[in-house]
Amino acid sequence: MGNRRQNPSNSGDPMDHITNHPATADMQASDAAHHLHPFTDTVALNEKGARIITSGKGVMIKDSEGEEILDAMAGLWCVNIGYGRNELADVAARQMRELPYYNTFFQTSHPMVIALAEKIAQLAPGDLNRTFFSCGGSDANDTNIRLVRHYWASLGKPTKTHIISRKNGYHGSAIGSASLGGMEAMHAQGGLPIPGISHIDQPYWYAEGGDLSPEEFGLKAAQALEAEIERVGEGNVAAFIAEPVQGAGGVIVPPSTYWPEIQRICDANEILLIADEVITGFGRTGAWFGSQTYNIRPDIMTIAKGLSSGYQPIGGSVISEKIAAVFAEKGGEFAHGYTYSGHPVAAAVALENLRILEEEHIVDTVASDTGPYLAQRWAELGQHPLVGEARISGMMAALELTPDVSARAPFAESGSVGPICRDHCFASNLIMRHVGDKMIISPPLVISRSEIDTMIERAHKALDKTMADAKAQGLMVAGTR
Ligand code: PXG
Repeated sequence: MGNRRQNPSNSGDPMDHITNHPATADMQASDAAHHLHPFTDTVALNEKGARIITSGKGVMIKDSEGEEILDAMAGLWCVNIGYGRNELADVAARQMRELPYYNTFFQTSHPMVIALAEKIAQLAPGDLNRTFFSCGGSDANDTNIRLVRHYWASLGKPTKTHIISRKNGYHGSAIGSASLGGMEAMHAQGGLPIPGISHIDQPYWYAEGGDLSPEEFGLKAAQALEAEIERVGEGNVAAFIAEPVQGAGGVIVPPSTYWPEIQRICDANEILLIADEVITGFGRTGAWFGSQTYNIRPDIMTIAKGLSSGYQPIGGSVISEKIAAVFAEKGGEFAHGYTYSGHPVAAAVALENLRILEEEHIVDTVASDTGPYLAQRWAELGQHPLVGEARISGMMAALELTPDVSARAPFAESGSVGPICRDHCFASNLIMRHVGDKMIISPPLVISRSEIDTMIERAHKALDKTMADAKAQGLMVAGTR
């Protein structure tokens, strides 16, 4: 392919795209030869070649063949303000000219990181007033492991190191954060989890609630935390970490009884509560943070994704006054940091993203208008004969595909039907993900009512086709959990 020079637009019009990409087949061949993809089976990918995305505007992305696709996943749960906002490009360019890089180590700072940290403190609930910056969610959660251990050691309690998290939680892909996560397939590669982390059951009523009501099951799932603290010993436990709503695990919306009981247990025990808001932060659940939607009072919040709407890689750990005070009073260095902690360009872009979210009332619109509308339309998909449950929190939602609605049954061949549905969505220019046999969405928060209608219509047709295929292939057979 040689070295091609891109021909970027300078008109300022986001639709005036780079047009001289190589041919799709050439890019696919080069991609197959030189690019190792995350969370991808290379053999399966190379059989058909990657779909190459070249541009985006609003909720739509375009591929190298000129197809326009409705991105109901907002990239990877992150493009909250939608694609193609010139304001973010402009502040990035301005900041690169002014100060492309400086670090925040060794007693230095810069205007953008100062302004961003202050803005996050203003938006974050309670007394979460101080941010340690990272490049994304994985490294922010690795920071959290070191942070909570350093906190307790600073208080003269060095044995409090153990962290409790949940099966099927997702906290990232670095060794520490993948260990916090409860993904079996990830643990199976490379001998995870690292020591000092244990996992309790998730509040997944649909699959694991049995004959209990959701409320009874929510209490039971939360009480597993109390039992685990007792087993490990409160004197050894540093923190509990969880996503307000599990995202990558399949949009698992906890029963209403779950978080109040978790909060009670954390309050009754001397452990820190970490809310991983990488997906649920910045409007996803219809409030600025999932902690507000679910009435959680975390000591630390992990943030990333929607902080910059994915326009720049940036994340962080937002800590409470209680934790900050220990570092402020005890002194001593926190021997931890990333070259790009608080990167000025990423900080400037994040700040502009937050300005847009706020000034355009995007979170309020999700709460009062488009969120309730999506909930109503999503519930209609829940009536489809292939769907056992439709659940939603703000702008993140899941459908449980099943061969037997009344029994909440899994497919005998687990994970066989979700990919069929995903492929039908893809073929009709809708990006909807599957997690096993769950279909999930997390669209840009700026999605309009008419775009929601288009999304639901395409999803409905994909469900019809999936059901026909599943019947034809003999997959409509109930299995056991
Ligand atoms: N915490 C949560 C709750 C996440 O969802 C991370 C941490 C890690 O963030 P970074 O920025 O390091 O990726 C995430 C990321 C999926 C999928 O398949 C989800 C994520 C990332 C990649 C894929 O749903 N979430």
